[in-house]
This record gives sequence, C-alpha cells and structure tokens, in this order.
Amino acid sequence: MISGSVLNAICEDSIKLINGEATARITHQTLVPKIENPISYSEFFFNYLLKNQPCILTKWATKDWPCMEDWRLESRAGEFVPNFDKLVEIFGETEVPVADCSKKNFNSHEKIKMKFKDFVKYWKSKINGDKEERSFYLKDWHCRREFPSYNIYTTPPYFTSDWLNEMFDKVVASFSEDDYRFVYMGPTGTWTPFHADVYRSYSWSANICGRKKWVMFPPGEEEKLKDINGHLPFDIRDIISDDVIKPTCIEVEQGAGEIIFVPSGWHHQVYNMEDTISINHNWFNGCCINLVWRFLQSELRLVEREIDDCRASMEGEEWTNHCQVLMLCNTGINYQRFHSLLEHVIKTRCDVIMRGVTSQPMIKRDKRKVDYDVIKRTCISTMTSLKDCLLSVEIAESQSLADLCLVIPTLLEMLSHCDCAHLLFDICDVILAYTKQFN
Ligand SMILES: O=C(O)CCC(=O)C(=O)O
Ligand SMILES: [Fe+2]
Repeated sequence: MISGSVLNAICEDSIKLINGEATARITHQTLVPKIENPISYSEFFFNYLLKNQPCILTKWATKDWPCMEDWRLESRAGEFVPNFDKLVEIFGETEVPVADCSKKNFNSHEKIKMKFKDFVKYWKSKINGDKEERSFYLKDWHCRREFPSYNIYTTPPYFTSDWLNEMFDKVVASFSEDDYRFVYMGPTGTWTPFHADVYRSYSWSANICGRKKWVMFPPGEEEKLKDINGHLPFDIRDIISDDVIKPTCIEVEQGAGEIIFVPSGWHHQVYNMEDTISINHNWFNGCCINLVWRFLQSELRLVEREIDDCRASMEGEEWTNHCQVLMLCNTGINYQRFHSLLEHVIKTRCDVIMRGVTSQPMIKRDKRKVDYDVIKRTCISTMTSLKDCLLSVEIAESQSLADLCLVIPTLLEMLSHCDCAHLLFDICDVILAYTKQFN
C-alpha cells in the first residue's frame, strides 16, 4: 500500500539546502513512495523492479532482524543509537575498511584499514565533541561474509532474486572474489560521493539506526551535471552553475528501520544526518539485466577508445582479448565473466523447467497462496529479457550461449501454455530465489 498521493506529489525547488549548503540549478522532487505495509512480490516486481523506480519500505520490513536488538539502543528521547559496547564485544578485533570523507583520492574518499574497536573509539570522541579534521566512515565492509554463522538479518523477499550474489555463493572461483553485501557505519556528517552502483546493479539499503538523506537522479539526468570534459561531479554540492539545463533529482530522508530501494543506473549522493548504521546489497536480475549489459558495452567502448592507437599493431583476436583484459581491470567484469553469469542463470533455470515438465505430482493449487498468472508473467518477463540480452550480436559469440538462446523461445512457448502448478512453482522457486513469499 502506498501512502497518500505520494506518487504524484512533486515539489519543485531549484535551490535547495543540502547539509546547509546551496545546490543550485537542480530541480528537487522531494517524495519517494513509502510502502507502509507488506505488499506482494508481484506488486513490487511490476511497480518498482521492472519500472526501475525508487521506493522506501518502512519499519515493518526490518522489525524481526536480530541486529535490531543487538546493534542499537533506544535513547531516553526514543531515538535509536549504536550499541557501541555490544558492537565492540562482537567485532572489536576485526580489521575494517574505513573511508576518510575529508580526503579525496581520485574519484572516491581516501581509504584505510583499522581495527573495529579503534573506529568506535574515534566515533565516540567525535560524539563527545572532540575537534577532528578527519571524517571516518566505515563502509563496504563484508561483515556477513566474515561472520557467516552470525544471524544478522534476513534479505526481504523483494530483493532475493539476485544473480550477482548467487554467482558469489555458487560459482565463486570463476566469477568474483567477493560478494556484494555490505555494512556501513558512520558518524553524523559522513557521506558517500556522487555515483551509480557497480555494473548498474540495483541496491537496497536498510538503516539499523540513524538517518540518511539520499539525493537521486533518474538515469540520464546525470549527463546534465557533467563538466566540459565530460566528467561527473564528485560532490554535487559543488555544482553552482548558470546552465540552462537543470537536472531533476529526488531527495528523500530515510529513518531508522527503513529500507530504500535504489533502482539501476540512478546516480546518487548520500549523507548520514545522524550516527547511522546501515546494511546494503548490490544485486541484479532479469528486470535490469539489459541495463547491466548496456553498461558493459559502454565500458568496452571506453577501453577501445583509450587504446585506439595500439589497434593497428594487433591482430583482430589479440585486440579483442587485450580489450577484455583491460575491461576486467577497469570495471571488475568483462564479457567472458558476464557470459558465465548468464550461462549459470539460464542453465539452472532451464534445468528446473525441464525437470518440471517430466516430474509427476501436481501440487494442489490452493496449498500455497500464489497468483499463477503473475508467476507466469514473471517467468516470461525474465526469460524474455535474457533472450533479448543474448540475441544481441556480440554476446552470441559463445556457442553454448547461442544454443541456450535457441532453447529460450521454446521455453517461453511452453510457459505461455503452461497450467501445471508444480512446473510454475519450480520455476518460480528458482527465479525468485526461494522467497519467503511461498512458505
Ligand atoms: O549509505 C551510503 O553512504 C551509500 C550507500 C549507497 O550508495 C548504496 O546503497 O547504493
Ligand atoms: Fe550506491
């Protein structure tokens, strides 16, 4: 359920204060839909994932997470604050990645490593008003990977169809050294520079305690913020220009217990308005795979342009391979890895469909409260986007993928005529990554 007429309520304000500083020439739309009660997976799928629109799930979405008990305390004023003693007891000796928000290093903040207990010592001194030039922000910490037996939180069902982390969990060696599940902890005033998320993935970010301000730009609007050299700003607060073209952005505050959904390709800048702890995942699936693929193509074009002067001295295949190696260094992924990701996704899903066709017992329709038509549309939409992605010329290089590609129309055809409950469930259980929805 979406509160009020929030979707349409847009407030324009061309000069807005962000942390007390003027950001000119940006049009702010201040409201993002707030989802105040659980909605069905299909509602989320069609209204937010497929439409690539942001939203906020309110406190109900995190109320059962163990970290809500462990990591925060309620102050006398009824606000939630970090439970430093407990956190140090659990993580004190762990080395954590920390950014210094007062120092710029190329396109991000300078990063160091320190013991968790030292970070907390710094944080407490900051709260006590010690004058500090440094502005430490613990971020991009793979806490869950480092503490796998600690039950910290449960990924909400809307975000569990996650091809990116599935690759890490199941095929790690050939794909990625790390997962994309993080913890952030930062004092008031820490912030994250202007960016879009890795590979144009989605992100979701949950505040355990504290408050964040998000300034988000729909895809394409960031173009209007580029300087004459085509570079994006590091900090949008620096942009005071008289340009006629004003980008539109959405500004939203996220409170304790709330989860924000950041769509694919939306550039954003984020501020901690209070002492804040958050958990976030980057992920993608069939709803945005085309945007990921388009991004990878543009990354390759960049590499090709960078080393264009070497082109004449290389054989065709040598050139192609060289570009792919460089792309892997620059972007952290190349076509080969993307192929193996798609191959894994398609193979596992196809296996399920094939198994479903031949498997026997029918699950009784009413036993699990699921909307069959929605499931079917979900499967078809996922398969279709995969097919479109695979049918693009460059990716069809791989024979095994080309073969899979040929199978997809048949699968789609089968699905569109399919009325077998067990088959739909099987497919969905995989495509929706065994969401709690079906329990
Ligand atoms: O919380 C932050 O500081 C940044 C988080 C972010 O950029 C994201 O979740 O995509
Ligand atoms: Fe981000």
